[in-house]
Amino acid sequence: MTNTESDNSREWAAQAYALLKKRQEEQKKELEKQEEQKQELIDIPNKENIAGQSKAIAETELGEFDDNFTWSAMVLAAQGKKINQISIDEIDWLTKLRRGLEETRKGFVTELLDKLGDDPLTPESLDDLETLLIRADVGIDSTDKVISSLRTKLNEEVVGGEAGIKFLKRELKLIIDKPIKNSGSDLLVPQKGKLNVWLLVGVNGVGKTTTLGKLAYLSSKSNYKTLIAAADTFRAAAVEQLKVWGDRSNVDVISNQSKNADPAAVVFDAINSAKKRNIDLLLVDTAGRLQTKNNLMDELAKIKKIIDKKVPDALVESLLVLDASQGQNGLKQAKSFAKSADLSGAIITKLDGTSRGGVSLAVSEEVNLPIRFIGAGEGIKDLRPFNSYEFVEAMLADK
Ligand SMILES: Nc1nc2c(ncn2[C@@H]2O[C@H](COP(=O)(O)OP(=O)(O)OP(=O)(O)O)[C@@H](O)[C@H]2O)c(=O)[nH]1
Ligand SMILES: [Mg+2]
Repeated sequence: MTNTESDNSREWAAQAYALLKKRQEEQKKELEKQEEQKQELIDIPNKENIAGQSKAIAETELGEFDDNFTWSAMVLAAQGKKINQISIDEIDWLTKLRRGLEETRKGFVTELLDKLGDDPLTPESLDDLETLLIRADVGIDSTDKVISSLRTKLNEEVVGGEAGIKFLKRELKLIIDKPIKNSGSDLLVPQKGKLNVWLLVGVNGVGKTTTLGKLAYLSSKSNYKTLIAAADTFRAAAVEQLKVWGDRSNVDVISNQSKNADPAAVVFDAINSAKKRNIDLLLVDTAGRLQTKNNLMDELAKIKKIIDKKVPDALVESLLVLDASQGQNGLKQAKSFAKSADLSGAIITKLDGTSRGGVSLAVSEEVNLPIRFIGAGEGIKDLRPFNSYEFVEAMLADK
């Protein structure tokens, strides 16, 4: 970025910040006014009860006008957002994503920038880049692809450090975008007028249940009628865990508390309920381990069969949940699941605080799965639809 460009950016971000600050203050005043009116209408002794009953999820507070804000605002602006279209939630998420990818970036971009400096790229700096990409868990195939494109470019022209980074970002984005383009839809959203069933699958502990809770929140907030099926009947506490998430976003959970309940039977009940209630999106939590020696894949196949039989026109998505911090191990899991289960997408979790965020690229390139959502934290708002531009910008942000 040139000096003038960065001055303009800061000016633009400052304007966006002022606007958000004003909007936040207006909203606060409006809420206070509503609360006052409510208090006037209701008996004073009930005051405490009312406060206790409120289980609304807190509005995100606008943070400082700092480097994170400016960066986030610029990433939104680069995607064509106007100042008045920016929301605090979006800024907050980008800030989290950028912070979350800090560890991935540390051993990668910082070193890369140090090595490249302002000098043009050389064959030696490409060797360094190769090592750094592999170290960031980007995977051998994606790394080979990126390095050979850069090499070709180098043979044709002199590539400065900054241009090199730009080119690198473009190449990484191409890799992530390929399976998304192939899938025919850029974003995964429930289709209205049909029952959409999203199965969350993956090995134990990767974050399936948490992700499902966050998805239930996103979905109900976007006005989709949502229902949860607790088809992980292995873990005793799984149903309780789901109910807590369901409560937070007012989404019901269909479960069967009896011991060793059949997961497919829970899905059967949930579909009946979904049809009766005209549900748009049924989210199905599945087990990462089973109580019997039954194969996990057989169990998933059984669940799918029930869905096909009962609602043949349902739109079914099998989403593999992957824990980014498991790096290459996660990639192995993805490969074995992809072989046996008919997967349609991936969700990458725990991008906060891992140095292995690069594994997202390996999943795209080597397992050919479109990444649909990413999680960067344990909170209900810490999951967002995947956006490759934002991801690559956060992974290669220069501070
Ligand atoms: N830091 C962080 N932690 C996460 C994220 N997603 C999930 N977790 C944590 O990971 C742990 C396991 O999450 P679960 O949602 O229970 O995982 P699961 O895949 O349902 O596990 P099983 O049901 O046992 O197979 C919990 O402590 C979550 O809070 C994330 O994006 N970031
Ligand atoms: Mg679970």
